[in-house]
Amino acid sequence: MTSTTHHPLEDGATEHYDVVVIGAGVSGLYALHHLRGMGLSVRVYDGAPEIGGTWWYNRYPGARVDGPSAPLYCYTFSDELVQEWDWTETQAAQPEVLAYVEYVADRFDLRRDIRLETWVQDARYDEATQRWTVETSTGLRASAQFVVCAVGALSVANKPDIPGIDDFGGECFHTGDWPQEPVSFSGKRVGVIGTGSSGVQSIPEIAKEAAHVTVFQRTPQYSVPARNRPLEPERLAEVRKNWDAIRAEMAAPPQGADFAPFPGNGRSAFEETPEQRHALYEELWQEGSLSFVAGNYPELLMSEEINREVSEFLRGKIRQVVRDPETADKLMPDYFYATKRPILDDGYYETFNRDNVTLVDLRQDPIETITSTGVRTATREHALDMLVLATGFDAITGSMLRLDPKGRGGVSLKEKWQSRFHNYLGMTINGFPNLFMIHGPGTPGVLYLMPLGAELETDWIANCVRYLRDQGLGAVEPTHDAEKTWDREVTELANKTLFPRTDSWYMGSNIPGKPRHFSVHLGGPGYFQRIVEVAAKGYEGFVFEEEHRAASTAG
Ligand code: NA7
Repeated sequence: MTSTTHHPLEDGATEHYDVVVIGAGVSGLYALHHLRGMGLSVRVYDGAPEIGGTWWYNRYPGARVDGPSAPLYCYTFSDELVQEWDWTETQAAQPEVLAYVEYVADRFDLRRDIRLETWVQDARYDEATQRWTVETSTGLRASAQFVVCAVGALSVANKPDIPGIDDFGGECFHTGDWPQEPVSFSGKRVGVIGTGSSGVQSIPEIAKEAAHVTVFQRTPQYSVPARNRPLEPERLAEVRKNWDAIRAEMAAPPQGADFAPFPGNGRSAFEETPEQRHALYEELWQEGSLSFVAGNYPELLMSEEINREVSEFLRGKIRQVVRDPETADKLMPDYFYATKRPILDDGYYETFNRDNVTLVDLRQDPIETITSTGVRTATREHALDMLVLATGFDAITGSMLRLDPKGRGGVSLKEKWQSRFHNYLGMTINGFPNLFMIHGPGTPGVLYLMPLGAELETDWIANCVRYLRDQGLGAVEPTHDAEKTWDREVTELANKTLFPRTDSWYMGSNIPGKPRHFSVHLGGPGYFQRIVEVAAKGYEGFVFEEEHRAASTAG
């Protein structure tokens, strides 16, 4: 049991709200807009000096949306917004996404209810008052009936546990916590550890400027050309004209399938010849972007045979690009394609043809230690002026565990989630009444359109809050059994696929000691249909508590 000691504020003042939202990223901003629009008093806290969440932190060179920004990676709740915001590229770069988020905050007058540079350091549920108390880094204390955790699925940077990492004497930056000031690579020897999306996006950009780049690769990756380009005004006009239909399609449940992390092309790989399949792979590769996955056969993630064929196709593309056969060999991925997050690039493999880029295969030549002047691997010393850690995140659950709310009886989330991330619908947790998560474990989260997913989850949360208020109820939480059922559903969907066969951050296996289980719901849009059904059945799997009269003063 965790201590329930409170740290009283000097002035003892507590602010009262209906809802505290933690996080002012894409999800938190929509939650504020929507819940405030229902007449609730809402306060948002965020530790960063500016809004934007993941898009504020991840400003490394080359960072951009890894799918179409318009019409897919954008808010859908306001038709006016769709008409007003002119996306300039098919896959917007980080500065443009951040500018968009800032525009939204101003357009809907959100900033007045947001407190920045304010970390929530403690969040505790009080069973007597049925309210949460949050304590912040600025000394502010707030009480709220509901807490919405919009803390991000890719927010807690994973600093690798490499010996000597704190001894490095040069500049050292994590892609997920990139400096706000411009970073110059000019004339520098730069080492990049990690070849996930962040490494693959940043390495070509860094190599254009640096004296030398050494890439430290643990797992070779498949990557497909992003083929980002300026967004033609005609295309934007078309999106705007057909917006209602496009939005409906984005949220449409799959036809007759419960498994739909990617829409698929509606054709069966087994009903086509190898030549037809190869023609499709080539067509999709030429198209680039996430189309390579989204437009592929539905069997891509279900069938070893089809996945192997696609993987071999992509390995062939690497061989065609990389001139030095030894380097090409080191770059050959050997896991099932797309069971790690699919990566898009702009000249990643071509970068290894440059004279100023060296690839170190850590499987053959592991890092022994980081020294004050560079990285020492088993075979040699790599002298460096700068180290870029593109080593990813404690994804999906890390930010909730960093927050570590304390529920009934003072039990902390860390205690609850020691061996498995039990929750219901990915949004609620037994023992933590009136607390909601957006993009939590067990939602489609990182495998869906994240802004739209955040809207749909928030809408569900808002309806649940409305229900509670309308019925004069004080608290809601899922049952233990509902959590077990949900866990089984998420796991069974995953077990139909190749995902659990690969070490990935979807599986939690990138973080030493983290429970290894797949924590993304693979239902795609079907998930949203599912949660609406739960509500329609009188919130099946939830228990509600009458309002304790003594608690009804605040708000
Ligand atoms: P990822 O996808 O988790 O990639 C992290 C990379 O760092 C990956 O290549 C890892 O190798 C590597 N890594 C992690 N720890 C180490 C250590 N200790 N030594 C060597 N290499 C290491 O994170 P990203 O930031 O690239 O992408 C995250 C998401 O953000 C992305 O999918 C987009 O949605 C946006 P591994 O593969 O684990 O062997």
